[in-house]
Amino acid sequence: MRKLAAGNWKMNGTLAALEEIRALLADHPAPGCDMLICPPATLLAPMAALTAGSALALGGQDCHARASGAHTGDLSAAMLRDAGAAYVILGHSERRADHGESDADVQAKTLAAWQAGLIAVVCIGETEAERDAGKALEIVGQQLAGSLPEGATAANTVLAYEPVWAIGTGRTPTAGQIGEMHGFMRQSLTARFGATAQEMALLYGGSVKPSNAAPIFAIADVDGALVGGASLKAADFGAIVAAL
Ligand code: G2H
Repeated sequence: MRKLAAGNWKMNGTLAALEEIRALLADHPAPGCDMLICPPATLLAPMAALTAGSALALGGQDCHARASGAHTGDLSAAMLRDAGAAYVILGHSERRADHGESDADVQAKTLAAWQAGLIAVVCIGETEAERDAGKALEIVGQQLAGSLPEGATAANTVLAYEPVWAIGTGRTPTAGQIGEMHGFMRQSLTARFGATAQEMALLYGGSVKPSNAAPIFAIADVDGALVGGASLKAADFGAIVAAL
């Protein structure tokens, strides 16, 4: 399976940030892994113009579950696709927390993404309180079951395990904790979706940076990373790409 280094720019970046993309492509014209940046939607079209024909794929950070209609401020999956996206992040814990998104919402959005021809990057992960209560596997199992529609395949879906307590905090789980969760995810996905789950990319996300990327990528069933803060600078993201 080809590994995936994915960057989530969150609510960061204006046109000036295109310089980072120019630098990234200059340094990594033919990376040994798939490379994805999910900028704010305002940057998709200019970034698509800059990256046409390159090794860098683009994605959105959310989409609406409906194809069109009276939903002020929202974007459909087809609009993201039209602006140059091939992927869309769904169910990020910041969307779940800031916008009250449920597993059912994420499932509906995933279907909408597939319908528009986008690959869904579905995020799941437990809070610190849930892990402390010994419920991490149970919670992630519930999120996996509730957030993924029938029909998930390695071609239309990527999973990102992002423990909420590791996001933007500088804290990362131990290799044992990541390995246990990724193994559990592979097993659960295989039980539900069959052989295609063996080829589904399972990303780890949460405070990935150049200094910890290589040991995280060495863990079984870790097929790449969803990177937030460290994806904003070409040098940092490039170092993570090179470690994969
Ligand atoms: C987790 C991650 C990217 P960061 O949200 O999705 O962010 O790498 O800044 O912890």
